[in-house]
Amino acid sequence: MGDAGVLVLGSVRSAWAVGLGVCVALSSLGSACSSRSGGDELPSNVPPPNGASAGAGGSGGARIDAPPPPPVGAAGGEKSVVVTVSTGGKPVVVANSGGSDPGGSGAGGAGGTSGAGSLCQPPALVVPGCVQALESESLVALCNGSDDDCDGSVDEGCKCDPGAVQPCFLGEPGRRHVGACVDGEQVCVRNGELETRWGECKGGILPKPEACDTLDNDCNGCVDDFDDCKPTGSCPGPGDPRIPTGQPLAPYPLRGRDFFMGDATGWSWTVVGGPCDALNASSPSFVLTDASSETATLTPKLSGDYTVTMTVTLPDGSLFTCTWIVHIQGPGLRVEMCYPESSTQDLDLYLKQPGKTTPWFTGEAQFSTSLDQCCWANCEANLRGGSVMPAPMQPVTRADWGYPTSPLALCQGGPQGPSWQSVGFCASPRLDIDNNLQEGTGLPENINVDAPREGETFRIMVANFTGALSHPLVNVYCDGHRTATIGAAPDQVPNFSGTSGSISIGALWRVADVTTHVTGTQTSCTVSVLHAPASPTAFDVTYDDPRF
Ligand SMILES: [Ca+2]
Ligand SMILES: [Ca+2]
Ligand SMILES: [Ca+2]
Ligand SMILES: [Ca+2]
Repeated sequence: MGDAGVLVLGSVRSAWAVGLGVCVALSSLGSACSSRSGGDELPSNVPPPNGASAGAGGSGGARIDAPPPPPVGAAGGEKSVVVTVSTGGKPVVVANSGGSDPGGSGAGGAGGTSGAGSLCQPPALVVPGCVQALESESLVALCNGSDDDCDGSVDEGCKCDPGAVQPCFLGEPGRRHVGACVDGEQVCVRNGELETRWGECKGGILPKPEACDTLDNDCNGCVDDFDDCKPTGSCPGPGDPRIPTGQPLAPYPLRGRDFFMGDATGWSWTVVGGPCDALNASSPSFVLTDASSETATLTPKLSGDYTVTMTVTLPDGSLFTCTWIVHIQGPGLRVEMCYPESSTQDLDLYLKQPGKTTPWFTGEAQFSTSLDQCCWANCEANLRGGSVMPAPMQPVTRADWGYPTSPLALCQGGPQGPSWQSVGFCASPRLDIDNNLQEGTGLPENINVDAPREGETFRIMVANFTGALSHPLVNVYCDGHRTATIGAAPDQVPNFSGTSGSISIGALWRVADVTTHVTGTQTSCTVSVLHAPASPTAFDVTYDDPRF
């Protein structure tokens, strides 16, 4: 059995906080928070980072790849911030309201007048919160998913467990969980043989130039904080009841009239998916229909975050745009496997029944699959008795690990939906998307346990059936939260090729053990990535060896 390195829990996600301070619920008053004019730029007293532009772009979504440094010494206004470093070493962020020097640093504070007379004053107006530039955020115990020193990198220098996923925010830390801002996610990767580091923070919604849309786009605590904003529409932010959580394989309506009531001459919807879509853009993990209509429909195949953008064309040709995150949250444990070669090759996902440690195969080929696991043979809507050796046409019973069956809504929207409807329920465990090049190609493959019990441990395995070199990635979701991503670049599984599973066992990758923690109806997980017996870091890949 492989050596296991323990990953982090995925149960606790930062709460989606609504804006800290909302100056005016709607800007129908005509004037809003600060008195700066225009809605197309970041606060003028926050200088752009060296050599970089701070958040350019239009309504389609500006991204601040390199957030501004702390405006030490900048001409003050209500947003001035002074950073001091105490002798204890932990940086301290000090808000400088009203232009007075907080003392000690000799920096900041002078001359600001923009706060005068505005409707939004500190403390409603949040400070950026950047600390002094740090060599490593770990030195000051700031391994927290925030880019505390605003150098464009989250938790640099912090140790982590390869494969672990954490929420992260690439904007100024003071803007995190404020207004429209939503965390993205980052995956822990190897950095050489012995080191680890957090990878790029992807997804989420960063501060954008303020727009007139009833949302605090720049996440400074103030909605529509510029002059003469009379919103024609209302964009949703985190926690907005108009953007409820969705379910995998269930149609999710995107109703434009929930967000824009005025005259429109055109509608346009775009959706960006998660890590499997980044791997295989030609076969998205979702279907978007009526993308040029007032109401579109998103049908996601996978759990996780989908970024939705709605663009309305007004009669005068101007555009009204909203971008938000739709969380797709399948219940219990969901294991997804995707790979860039999925249109031409067949890999198979396996999940061993908790408590079992038997070999994955009982004979010389992958057709001789053990049945104390959930896989193509015994876990799909249609059971494939005729394909299982050694007795062709032997009856195969459905994988039954004692869980209750699940409502049809959890699986009938998938490629095997009609078959599940004939079954009458969604099984659990269940393999509901099978990429086998015949019934499905270019698809992710996933196995679900909708209602696992407390303290169960499931082993995940990927078998290379066609045999040619491929690069699978496995995501583990618990209650819809991505807990681990294993096999993503730069930590791809090497040499995952071998003889075809039709004539031999071929290449098997024992991915991880997932242990569930169940409280009431909530499930979280601990994921232990598996390693080869002789190596603390290598993936546990074997060739023609069926061992557990
Ligand atoms: Ca940083
Ligand atoms: Ca940090
Ligand atoms: Ca704002
Ligand atoms: Ca706004």
